[in-house]
Amino acid sequence: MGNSNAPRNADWARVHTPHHLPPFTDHKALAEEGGSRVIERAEDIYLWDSEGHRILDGMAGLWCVNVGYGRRELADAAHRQMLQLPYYNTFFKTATPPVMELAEKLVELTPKGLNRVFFANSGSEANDTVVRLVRHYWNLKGAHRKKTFISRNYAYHGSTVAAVSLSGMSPMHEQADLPLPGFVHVVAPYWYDFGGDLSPEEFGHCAAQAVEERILELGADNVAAFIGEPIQGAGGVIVPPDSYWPEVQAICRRHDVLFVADEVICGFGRTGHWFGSDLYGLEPDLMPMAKGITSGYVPLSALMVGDRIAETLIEEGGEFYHGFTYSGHPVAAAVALANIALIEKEGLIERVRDDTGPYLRQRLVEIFTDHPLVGEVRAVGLLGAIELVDDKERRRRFPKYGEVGGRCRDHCFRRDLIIRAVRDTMVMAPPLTITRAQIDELLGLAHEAIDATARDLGKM
Ligand code: PXG
Repeated sequence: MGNSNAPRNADWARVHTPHHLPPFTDHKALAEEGGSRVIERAEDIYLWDSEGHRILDGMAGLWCVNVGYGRRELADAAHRQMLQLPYYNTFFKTATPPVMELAEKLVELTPKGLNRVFFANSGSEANDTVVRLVRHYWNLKGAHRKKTFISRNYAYHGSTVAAVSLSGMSPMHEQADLPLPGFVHVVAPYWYDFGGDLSPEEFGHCAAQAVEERILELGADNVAAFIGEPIQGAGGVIVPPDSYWPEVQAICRRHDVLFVADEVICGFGRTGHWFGSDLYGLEPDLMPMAKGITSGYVPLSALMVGDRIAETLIEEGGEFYHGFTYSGHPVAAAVALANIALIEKEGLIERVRDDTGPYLRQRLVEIFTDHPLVGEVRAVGLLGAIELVDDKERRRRFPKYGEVGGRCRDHCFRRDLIIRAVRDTMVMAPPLTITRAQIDELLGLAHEAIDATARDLGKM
């Protein structure tokens, strides 16, 4: 399918490999394999590659194409805005209509107390802005020692120097001599891996206590902020026990530590609510968002800024020396508005909350609970996870983390299904437009791939 003049995959690989250094890639392995799979077009929840395969995209791109592919409303909004005003900046006391309209809409949608928006282009930039703004805020308050950020293991907050420092991914740290000073990490609320003999609720309490212990160890006067994703995405769809968030939020308040909820994956309907913060009743001081804000059609991120911070900036005055050429890009803002309008018009959030989300969870449980290779399944909204384990009774992992997950991912790929392997956890985050029948198709392919993996390991 596609353009018949387009080069076949082998030609693309030859042209592509010598010049393009793709992200998060083992470049030697890629060169040996002869290049990348080339995706040429997409519609609904499916991609087509240059060899004509139709691939089910169980990851919505990279957790971002919430309204699915091929939505004319978004393309039309971009086209109209490009003709009207393709670019103007928001520096020097100027603004553009879509940016102002989007700011107002985001304030309406997000939890209370978040009444101002700072725009950037990626989740990483939004999180860099968190670091800059939090330090500026505490300096304005005269709390010059409040500098340290607390985050969690397996957290992913992005790939710039500051965002990697916030993240809790040790291989990323090791490669770049990071984290920077002033960034520390505590245990993730990951009962399956770290909960031992505790019940999930007891473990959630312990993981929250770890935040308080670290604050006391550092001295609250030195701690600027705590950051966490409501549900950790790239870390393996880590769903915290219900006891975790209320306690963490209370701890932050008690010690006057700013609370940052990273909504880059959880935002815009992924959990069956507008934001993961709505699901857990969180009222963050800062809320970075990206991905689903435009369903990935164009890059945009936004940092919601709480009143105590915004009002301090306004009362104290003095320039905040921070921003990007494309902070508040009018085309991105127009696409975000069209995207939000589509989510509202089609009732996608309610559909995920009441129909497809519960259905995904039910089917995961029905299909995989008794599978010899599966230790646990998790699902909230359209975030799903399947733990592949060596010994399901004892919750024991395979000796070499990631090997079995990688093998299973390859079996999925061969069946034209994209889901991710995070270590040995298979994770999925399909477009919010996915139907029940398509969930059956996705899980049917995943089931075949997991069976094939089990057979490879002699477990079936
Ligand atoms: N915060 C969270 C919670 C994220 O998931 C970022 C910030 C950074 O966003 P940008 O736009 O700078 O990438 C992310 C990004 C994966 C994967 O394979 C996940 C992300 C990005 C790329 C790959 O799971 N999350």
